[in-house]
Amino acid sequence: MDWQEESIFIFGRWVKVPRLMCWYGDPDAYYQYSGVTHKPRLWNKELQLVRVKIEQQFGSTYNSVLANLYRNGRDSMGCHADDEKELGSTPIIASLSLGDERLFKLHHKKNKEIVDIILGHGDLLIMAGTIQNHWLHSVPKTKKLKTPRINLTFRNIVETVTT
Ligand SMILES: O=C(O)CCC(=O)C(=O)O
Repeated sequence: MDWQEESIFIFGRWVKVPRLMCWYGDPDAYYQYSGVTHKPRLWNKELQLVRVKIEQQFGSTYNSVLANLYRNGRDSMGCHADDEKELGSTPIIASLSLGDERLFKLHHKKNKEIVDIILGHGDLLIMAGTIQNHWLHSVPKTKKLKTPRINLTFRNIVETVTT
């Protein structure tokens, strides 16, 4: 995996994203995250194999995958929804966890309900329907000793947005 350190421009300064990331997919699957449009790296053999297995099992199709590497408990993912225009209005996202287990939190946008899910090695979480409209999700930092975790979110870019 070609892990990259990303930064975002927020409140007038560049801040490092607290994890490593990389974007793979079909040649035209451009995707905006961390404020930048990312050109996909082409699928490697292992990612292709996982993509095909998920597609066969769930009948959904994916043209890209966002990979996140949480090196330890200090690495995290802030509260957000995967609601970018490129994904369409009701995306089906398949999220595969590998490595150490981490807490995945769902936060309801309106009633503030919180749902905690522990994601362990090999767990596959499917986010579908209108979940991205009503809920945010995050992987918080933890003081517990954590070994690395990789998360692969298979996505389908339906609309190419360029800025
Ligand atoms: O690491 C996870 O389980 C969540 C990843 C995530 O929220 C994302 O890629 O948008």
